[in-house]
Amino acid sequence: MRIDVVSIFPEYLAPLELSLVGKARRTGLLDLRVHDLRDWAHDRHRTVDDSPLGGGAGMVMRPDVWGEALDDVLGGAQAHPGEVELVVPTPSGLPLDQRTAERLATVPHVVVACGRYEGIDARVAEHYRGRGVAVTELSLGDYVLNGGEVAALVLVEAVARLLPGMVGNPASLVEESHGAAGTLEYPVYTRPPEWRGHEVPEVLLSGHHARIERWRRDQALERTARRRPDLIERLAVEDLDRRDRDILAELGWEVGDEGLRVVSPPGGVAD
Ligand code: JD8
Repeated sequence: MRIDVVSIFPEYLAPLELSLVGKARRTGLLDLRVHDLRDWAHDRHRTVDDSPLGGGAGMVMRPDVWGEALDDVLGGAQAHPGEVELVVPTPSGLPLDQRTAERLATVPHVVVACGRYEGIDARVAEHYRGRGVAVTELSLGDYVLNGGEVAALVLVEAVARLLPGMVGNPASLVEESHGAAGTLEYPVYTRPPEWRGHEVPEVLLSGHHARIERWRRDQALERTARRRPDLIERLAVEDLDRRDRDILAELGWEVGDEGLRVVSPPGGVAD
């Protein structure tokens, strides 16, 4: 997979030389290229911004500079729809989630345009959409950052770790939060079995794999019901076994043919 990131702060992406993503780059699993947008600004001050038309605070990033940069980085992409996707982080974008990361991990070439200032002139996304390039405006979450670089870091890690050959045991991807199970993950423990008076749940020391698996599923359901009831609503009823339904009923959920609905919200605050 190839990912290009364009930014006026390319050094912001330096952490992507570390850890799993760094290894993926060195092993050729991931072809990650980081570009300085100013390389496509030709005036003496390498200007990439200008004042907002219609007035207002701050500055807006110029379409002409972005156009030159993306033409180069996208290459003849317009000619290969589906082969490339332009991702533009913005607080007004669609929320980035695991499903989106999984979809982008199947796209051969992703280009991430990191804005700064008040954002990028809106005609840039419009221009490439009009030329058959899939353009996705994504948001990390409902808070305001100063630019798109943090989102680019998150996106590259979330996508790269899904590439075949990246994680040692692909099965672990299923159980984790937001994985195929659709629940948050269960609490995890390691040695020592007693720490500062805190004991590890007995079942985990039992060696009884079926009971351990059941305990973990129960924990995942309880934690999800307390912290993310919105995820419980999205669970597929057909994936719930008898015990799942009993646990959810105890947690105030009713399992109907058309799905799950909360009948009595669990008391107490989220842990
Ligand atoms: C891209 C410029 C700053 C945003 C004026 C502050 C994502 N979840 C998210 N929050 N913020 C961003 C984000 C912020 C950005 C840019 C993404 C480019 N800014 C602007 C509008 C208000 N300044 C984001 N993903």
